[in-house]
Formats: sequence, C-alpha cells, structure tokens
Amino acid sequence: MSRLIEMRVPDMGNFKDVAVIDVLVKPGDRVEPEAALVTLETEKATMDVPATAAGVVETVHVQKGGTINQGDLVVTVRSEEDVAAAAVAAVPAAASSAAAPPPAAARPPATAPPQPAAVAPPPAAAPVPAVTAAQATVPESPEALAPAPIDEAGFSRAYASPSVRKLARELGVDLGRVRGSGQKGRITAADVKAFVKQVLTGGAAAAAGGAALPAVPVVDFAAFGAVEVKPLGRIQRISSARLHASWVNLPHVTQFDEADITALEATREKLKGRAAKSGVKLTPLAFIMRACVRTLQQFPQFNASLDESRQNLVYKKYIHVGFAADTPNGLLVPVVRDADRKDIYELARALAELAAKARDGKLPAADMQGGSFTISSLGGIGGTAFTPIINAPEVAILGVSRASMRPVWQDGAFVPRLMLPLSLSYDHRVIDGALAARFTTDLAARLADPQALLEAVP
Ligand code: CAO
Repeated sequence: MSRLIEMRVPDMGNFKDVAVIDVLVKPGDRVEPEAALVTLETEKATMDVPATAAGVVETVHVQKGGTINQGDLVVTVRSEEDVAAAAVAAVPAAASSAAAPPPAAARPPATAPPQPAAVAPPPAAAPVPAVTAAQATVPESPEALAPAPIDEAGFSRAYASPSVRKLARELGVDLGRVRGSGQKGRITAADVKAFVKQVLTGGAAAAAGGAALPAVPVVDFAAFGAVEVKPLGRIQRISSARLHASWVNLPHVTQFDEADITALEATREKLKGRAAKSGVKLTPLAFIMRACVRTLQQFPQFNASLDESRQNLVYKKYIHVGFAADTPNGLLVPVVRDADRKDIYELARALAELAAKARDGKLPAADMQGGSFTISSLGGIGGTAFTPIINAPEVAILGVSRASMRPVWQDGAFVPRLMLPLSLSYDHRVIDGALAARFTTDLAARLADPQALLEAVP
C-alpha cells in the first residue's frame, strides 16, 4: 500500500489568496518534521508552511508567485519507511493516487494543526522560563544568565518555521542570534535548544555574539580553607540587583574634574557655627547639592530619563536629588525633594534629617523615590576619584571624593588651593562627552563661587 503524505496549508485565520513567495523544496528532497516547505506572505508578515512528517518529496503542488488558501495541497511526501523499503526492493514506488487517504499517523493531527507564524510578532516581554530554570539550578549568579532582549526585527527575519518561532518565544531566545543548521541555513528546534544549552553552560557571550553575559565560575571556597557563609541583607540584595541592572544596561562613561573650593570652605567655616546654633550642620554636601541644582538647571538633559521605548527623553520639570548614604544595613539613596526650591540651609537640614532616618532604618520608601539625579559623596571618608554607577533610570550621578590642599599654578606662581575631585558618570546613550565636560566645568565654576550659592532661592 502506498504511504504518500499530503501536506496542506494549515489554518491561516482570515487570510485568503496568500502569496507564495518562496518554494523551499523540490521533488527528491528529504524533509524532516517542521522543515519549511514554502514561505507565504500576507500584507503583515511572512510565514512558513512546515512539513508534518519526515520523508522524501514526491510532488510539489504550488509555484513561487502563485497564491494559496487554507487546506490547499502544498507537497506530497513519501514517508520515511516507504523510502527505505523502496530502496531495499530497488523497485520504483508507484505514484499513488491522491484519492488514497494517508495513514492516520501521517496526517496532520486534526485537533492541533500546524500553525503558521503569528501574523504580528508577540510582544518582546514574553515570559522567559529558561531563565527561571537557570535561576533554580545555578543560584550563584542568576543575573549572569539573563538573555539579551529580543531584537524583533532580527527575530522576524530569522529563517525558521512557525513551531520553531513559537519554541524560541517560549524559551526567550532571540532567533536572530541562532545559527541554523537546517536546509539553506534554516533554524531547527534542535538549534534553539542547543543555543539555550550553550547559554546555561556559560557560553552565552559566544552564543549571542558577545551580547549576553558569560557566567562567573562557581568555586568551592571551602576547598581552600575555612569559610563562613552569611546571607546578604535585604537592602544589599535589592541594591545589588539594581546596581547590576544599571551596570549591564547603561553604557557608563565617567568624566573626572576638580573644583577649587578654597573660598567655599572659608565661607562654610565662617557660617558653620551660626548654623549649628539653629541646629543645622552645614556640610560641604549642602553646597555641592546647591551647585548641582544650578548646573542641572543649565543642562536639563542631566535631569532627564529615557522612556520605556528608549526613543524619547523625558525632561523632568522638578529637581529631586538623591544622595548615597552609607548605613549599617547597606547603601540607601534618600531623595531631597524639590532641591531647586531649597537654599543652602534648607538643603543641609534635609540632608541631615534624611541621613539620620536612613541610618536608623526609619526611611520610608517614599523618601527614596522620584529622584532625578544622584550625588554619591565619599569625601568624608577619603579617596581621590571613583566611577559611581548611575542610579538608573536616571542618566547621571556625581561622585565626590575628598578635597585636598594642592599646589595650583595661578598668575605665574604655585598657590595652595583646596581642590575637590569630581567624578561624573553618565549614560552615553543620552549624554555625549562634550556635554559632560561642559557640565563638570560649569559645576566647578559654581563651587568656586560660594556667594552665588548662598543667594536666596527665588
Ligand atoms: N572633602 C573633604 N572633607 C569632606 C568632604 C570632602 N569632599 N565631604 C565631607 N567632608 C568632611 C565634612 O566636612 C565633615 O567634617 P567636619 O565634621 O569637620 O565638618 C566630615 O567630612 C564628615 O562629613 P559627613 O559625613 O558628616 O557629612 P557629608 O555631608 O559629607 O556626608 C553622607 C553625609 C550621608 C553622604 C555620608 O555620611 C555618607 O553616607 N557617605 C557615604 C556615601 C556612600 O557610601 N557613597 C558610595 C555609594 S556607592 O557604594
């Protein structure tokens, strides 16, 4: 009995007279299940009709340039077993009649017909069970296994059948990055699975052309000496995830500069005592924040964020400045709201109150939200420069290190000046280097002029 399998156009929704833009097989070609037979094109997307079983193509019933509809015969394929049997008997198989019904096993299942690719690609934020599995098995470095976001254009251009596309979506695999091993470079289900395996075993960077992260090796530290394991605190866990997200998603550049704060410190010393009498500790940070506000007003791009689409910059009309606070529980970033409407004393008071709340573990979540720019001051501790990580989705952060007295060449002579190191990290997608240099130059000039910083806020 003949075992010819008819492969037909599956359910295509409402589409009629769909154009055949490519015929991918010819008589004599061996096909595997899911191999693409023809490519169809609607006005919205291209889709492939996949093979429903393995075998050798007997007849191709469609032509490139023609049109087809649901249920039309695409190819007739001789099943694998018959091909083998025919080879053994060395007898040409009789071309069977289309009237003979294919065996049930070879027929496309009636309840679950092969589906063409979705007409519109599903949203990029598809669930990513592969990563969940990775986190379950390799808890040491879960974020290292996070796949790169799917590039929709590359995904839709990839040469793969609808079922392989579906599989890729389910696993969060960007098809544009998978190398196909099938006919004419077609991506098979096995290629997608191999890609996932490669990512899970640490070959993500290679698999994704360097765009994903290779895993950090897991080391048995106890094999080298005594150890003690302590879980990270809640704040540390939250901040580590956020810092990591910023570090891997934002192209950071750090601009270094220094400000002459000799006059500023003299002024602060003069005013400190009086301020203390009214309960205000006038620290350098209050002056630095006031100067930042004035510079942010001059360069509003630094007080902005990219929107979700990353195609627009959201300029904030408010200036809420966060500052990194070192607390016994870890790093917190309280936010001074409407910093542009506060004078030096009001800023100093707000800084002291928020820092005290942060240290005492009494900072409400609302006091850490809505920041539009951040300052990280390590000046009270030490150091000459550092590269702060941007508090994303903000686009810039100012790092401040310890001021020191240095010889500065002025008017033909070296003079001792108190120099404050500034380290401005910025998101290079939004800010270019020239603008960053202008920002720190402006900031340094403002810090050199304390009288202007002391002026009342209009
Ligand atoms: N250069 C030299 N001295 C400085 C200085 C600077 N840049 N900044 C502050 N100082 C001095 C102050 O004048 C003060 O001295 P006096 O008591 O003699 O006046 C002393 O250092 C301590 O200052 P402070 O810490 O009380 O106040 P502050 O406003 O500088 O800082 C706060 C407040 C909350 C920012 C700070 O306590 C803090 O937590 N810093 C760490 C921030 C941090 O961890 N950043 C890294 C984040 S990324 O991991």
